[in-house]
Amino acid sequence: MKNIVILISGRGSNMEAIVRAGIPGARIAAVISNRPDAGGLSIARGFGIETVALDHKLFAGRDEFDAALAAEIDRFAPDLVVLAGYMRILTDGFVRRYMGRMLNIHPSLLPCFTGLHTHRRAIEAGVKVAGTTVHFVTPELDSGPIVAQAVVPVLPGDDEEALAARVLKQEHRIYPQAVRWFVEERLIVENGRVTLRDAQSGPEGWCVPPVDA
Ligand code: NHR
Ligand code: GAR
Repeated sequence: MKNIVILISGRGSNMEAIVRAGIPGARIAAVISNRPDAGGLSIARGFGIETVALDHKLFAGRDEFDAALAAEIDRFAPDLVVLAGYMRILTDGFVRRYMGRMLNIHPSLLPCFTGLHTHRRAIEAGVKVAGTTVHFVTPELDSGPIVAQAVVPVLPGDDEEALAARVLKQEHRIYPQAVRWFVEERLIVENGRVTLRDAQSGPEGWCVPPVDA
């Protein structure tokens, strides 16, 4: 059985998608938020999952906060740490501690649009496709080895909210899939690139076309 700790900052819909996926061999050991008011905490409690709220505002700086966060995480002896809408940049020391066993989902087709406000920036840039990326977390923001991506169209008249909703639907599909692959020990990272062990012929998921536009 692999223990998973999920870090959130808000709504927690990706966390919920992963919980609902019921991944064989995975146990969601805890859901931890840096924001005590995160809606996802009550969703997690509804599933009977242990939750921790660790308010970053009560700490002197990033190093102090990340040290406390690591101490909380390690109580659950995680095999995998999952960032699911977690909105605090993590210090190098923290990332090194969990390197190779920490995933993030980002709402753009990386390496385009790293950082914040990705949907607004995608619309402003006039791109015709957008999407989402699951990647291993490395110290450099949104730059770690890519595990899975999904593409959606940007439609005429889209605003940030409409595009975000279309992308989010794909996030809920590819993030549980990526976590499942990790739990199955099928993700091989070599030279900053991920391959899927025993993949069937064809892309099997990591460059997933839109299921519905
Ligand atoms: N940390 C490292 N070192 N590497 C990554 O790849 C990380 C990370 C921490 C979070 C998620 C992320 C994203 O998918 C993530 C990836 C927050 C910010 C940010 O600027 C940027 C990227 C991501 C999450 N946060 C502000 C900060 O000062 C706070 C913003 C807020 O609270 O709303 O930390 O893009
Ligand atoms: C998701 O769209 C996720 O990709 C994004 O925040 C949303 C969280 O939703 N993450 C980032 O922007 C990281 N910088 P959720 O809380 O409902 O899962």
